[in-house]
Parts: sequence; structure tokens; C-alpha cells
Amino acid sequence: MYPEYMRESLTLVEKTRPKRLELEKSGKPVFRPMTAQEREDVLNRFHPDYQPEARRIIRVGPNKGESITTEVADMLESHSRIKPELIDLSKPDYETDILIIGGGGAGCAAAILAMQNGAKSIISTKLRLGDANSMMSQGGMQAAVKPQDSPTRHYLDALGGGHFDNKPDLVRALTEDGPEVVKWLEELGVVWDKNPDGSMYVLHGGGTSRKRMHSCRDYTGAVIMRTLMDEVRNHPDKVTILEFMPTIELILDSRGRCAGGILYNMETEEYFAVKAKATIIATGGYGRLHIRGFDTTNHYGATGDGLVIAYRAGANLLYMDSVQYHPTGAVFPEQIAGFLITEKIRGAGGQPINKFGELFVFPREPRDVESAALIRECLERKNGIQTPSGRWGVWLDSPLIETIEGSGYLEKNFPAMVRQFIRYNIDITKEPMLVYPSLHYQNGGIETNDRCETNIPGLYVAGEASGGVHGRNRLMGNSVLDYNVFGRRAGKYAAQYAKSVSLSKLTVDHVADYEDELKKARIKTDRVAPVLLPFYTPEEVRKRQLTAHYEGTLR
Ligand code: MEZ
Repeated sequence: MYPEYMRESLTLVEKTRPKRLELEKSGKPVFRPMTAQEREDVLNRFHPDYQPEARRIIRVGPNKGESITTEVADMLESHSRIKPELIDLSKPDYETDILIIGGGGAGCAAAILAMQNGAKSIISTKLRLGDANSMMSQGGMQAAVKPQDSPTRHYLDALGGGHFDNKPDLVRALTEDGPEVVKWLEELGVVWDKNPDGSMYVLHGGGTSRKRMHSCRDYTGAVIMRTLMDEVRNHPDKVTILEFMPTIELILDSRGRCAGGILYNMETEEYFAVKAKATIIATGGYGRLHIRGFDTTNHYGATGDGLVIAYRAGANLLYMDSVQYHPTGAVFPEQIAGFLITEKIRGAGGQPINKFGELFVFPREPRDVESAALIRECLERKNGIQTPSGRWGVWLDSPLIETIEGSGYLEKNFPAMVRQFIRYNIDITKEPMLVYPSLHYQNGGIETNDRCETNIPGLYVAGEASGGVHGRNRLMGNSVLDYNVFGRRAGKYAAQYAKSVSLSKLTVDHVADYEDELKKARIKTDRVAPVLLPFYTPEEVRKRQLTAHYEGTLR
């Protein structure tokens, strides 16, 4: 239920709806897309990445001297969770062909392909298998399967969206493997949305020149993940799953090859060494770093752990100056602040509307541009609506979709979203949602090639932890495709590599070397990373708890 003071604005949204509907039905563009110059202007002035304090120079490691996102630089310039001199690697606790770090979509896809290519693997995951952003994706997966579309068109769209910074070989792999991934997932058990004639039901996303978004209602991530997890769990002889056991450092061998990792049991607080011929990082992104104070769409464990351990071991990072803010995160009610409101809503005809009931931007600009336009509307033009806690937002007119597509469309195609809001007495078939950009995705990451290899032999990366395929702005639905395409590739190529490798002496000396580098750069910090879990307790509450604890009033 919206507060009374928002009523006047809601009435204006209703009032302008018939006119907007008429325009939508005429087939003409409802709002002119921005020119290249307009896009550049709005990005420069309003996108969080473009603000001067958003970046700083990193002082240590392979990317030393580069300007990267401030919070990420802080996280990378940190101490290890282990004391390398106390780690005994003479008798590892586990041995396997492949250590897969991360139990989300990329990790599961990698494990499936690894076993199909004859390798055994261990999945080390911080929370439970499937506790990942992959599980939470809603709107869909891009893949060019329709006759009027092609991987080449998909390739061009992804490059344009990424400001032409994408690594072409990666985009080629992504778009060319797309149709095969749709088929593979269907064969594993994913039930895609279909038209009555059995053909694929596809929609547009921001920045797509053809409709190629495949979905499972608005539970796309959950359906895909459940399918991948079932497949992984069905082969306990080939895949061992270690839950609540994040990998907190990599192990190298004396020839500089990746040779597994040090795992930390979050329940018993014990450390374990896993020796592996190949290692795949599939740890996802860093939304829970709350860059620039933004709310996030990300799951609780998204703290960029893979970046830290790979960086300490000498892996190059790419585009670490670029963060994706999803244009439409929820801002009301506050309990769900930051939660994803899928782009599929705009793909189906939903429009962002200001407090006067006006459409102020083409609804499907690429995400960075759309986000910057929403921020401008709220912060500069003051045409947003403020929530009781002081957040800003604009309306996302979902009832318009019902008027375009007919009553019942939202309930059928967006059951999760309808349910999410009805809990708070907001019926999105009748009332719009209040939205503002929310930290969504790590555009950059660990540099890889199209075989998912890094500059460290034996270290592979797949999914959001990698950088390069999306350039500096990912298009909707390309991450679901990314973790499938590159998860599969990582599993296959790591399994092939593991067949021929014979490791020499194991070491974590690189961790000590990194400590030395911090000292030489005169970096004084008490920060420890991987972060593992975000810290939300406000300082004054923490102090109060501590005092109460020591005075014996808190048991
Ligand atoms: O690719 C995504 O980030 C995605 C599918 C999100 C969404 O809006 O649903």
C-alpha cells in the first residue's frame, strides 16, 4: 500500500496512461531513443562510474597504476585470511582433477562438462549450492535462434552495448554458443516459455535489435539453476560438493601453475588444502560491496572473493573501473529496497514515468544510459518521488502492460513479481512500482580468453568473476548466457588440461609476496579479504552490543 502523499502522483500516472497506450499501439517509438551524443552526456553527468571519486589508482598487484573502482581497490589492497608460514601443504586434505570455486550457474555448468570430459571435481562453495546471483535472475537469457536473427546480430548488439570495449573473441564465443545452450538446457530439463505453436516465446531487452530473450516466466534463473543443480547432485561419484567451505587462497606449484586452494570451513573454522590439477573460479560478482552506497540486487554472498584470490596469485583484471547499475531496483516498500524489478517488465511494454505522469526516457536504452537517465530525473530535475526513508524513485508503469496485452498477462508472465508486491498490499496489475537504479553486476573481472584460461596456467574463470566479454556495459540476458557458455567451456578445457598436467611442489608463497608488496607500497590497513560475508551492523549498534556483552547484560 502506497502512503497517502504519493496518491496525487499515482493519479497523474493513471491520467496519462490512455494517451501513452495510444502511442504504444500506433507502432511509433513511444519516446525517441537518445543520440550517441545525448547518451554520452547523460552518462558523463549522472552515471555513478563517471563521478571523480568513483575510482582510484591501485598501488599493488598486476594492475598496479590503473584507475579502478574505489571500493574494489580497497578490497584488493588487503591482508590474507591465512598466515602462509603456518600452512602445511605436504599432505593435502583432498585431491581432485578440478577444484571449482563457486556453486552458482557457472560452477555447476563447469562441473557437468568436466565430468562429461572425464574429470572429477570438487565444488567449494561459501553458502549452499545454488546460493548465487544465477538463481535470482528473472528476465531471461539472450540467444539468437529465430530466423530473423543471427549470432552476428547478437554479437553487434553486445559490442554496441559494451561501448565496443568487449573482447571480440569472447563475444564471438558467447553469441555463437547461444543457440546450442538453449538446446542443452532444454534437454537437461529447462521448460522455456513457448508460443502456442511450440516456437520459442522471445522478447526484447535494452539495446537488442531483435527479440531474443528466452525466459521461464520471471523465474528464469531459478528454473535453470534447479536443473543444473539436479544434474550435479545426481553424480556424487564425480562431483563432491563442499558447502559453507569457501576457498580463501589459491595454491600454486613451484612452476607457477595453479594447483588448487585453501578452503575455510565456516562452521568449524578449520582450514583444508585441496590439491587440484586445474582450478576454475566461478565466484560471481561483488554487489554486496554496495559500491557508492547503492542498494543491490545481489545475493548475500556476492563479495567478489574470486577477484581477491586470483589477484594475489598474479591474475590480470580487466575493466575494473566499470560497474553495472540495473535501472529498476525496488525502492518501496523499504523491506525490498534494491531488489531486482526485471527488465522484462520494460521488454513487455512497462514505462518509467516521473511524478507528473510523464514518460521521460526511451524505456529500453542500454542499462547504463537508462540508469543515468533515471538518476537525472530524480536528482537533477527533481521529478522523482521520495520514500519515507529518503530514497528517490520513479514509477514503473506495470498496469500499462495489462492494458496492452490484456488482463491476466502479468499474473501469467510475472508471477514472482506480482507475489513479491502483493505481500505488501501493492497490486502491480493495478498500480505501478517505485524504482531506482540498484547495483547489479560486475562488468569487469579476471581476464580470460575464449577457453576461459587466465595468465596463470591451470587457472580458469567463468561467469561474472571474469572480465572482457561485456566490455563496460552488459546487456540484459547476456549474463545468464555467459555463465552457461563459459561455465561449459571452462569445464571442458580444464578437464582436457588436467589430463596431461603433473604438479610439482605446492606453495602459497605468493600470499607472503603480496604482503611484502603491501608493505613496500606503505599500505597500512586492517582490511582482510576475501570479505566472505557483508557486514551490516551499524557501528553504534556493534559498540552497544559489545558493551552489553562485557557488562554481562547480553547473553
Ligand atoms: O541479465 C540480467 O541481468 C537480467 C536477466 C536481469 C533482469 O532484468 O531480469
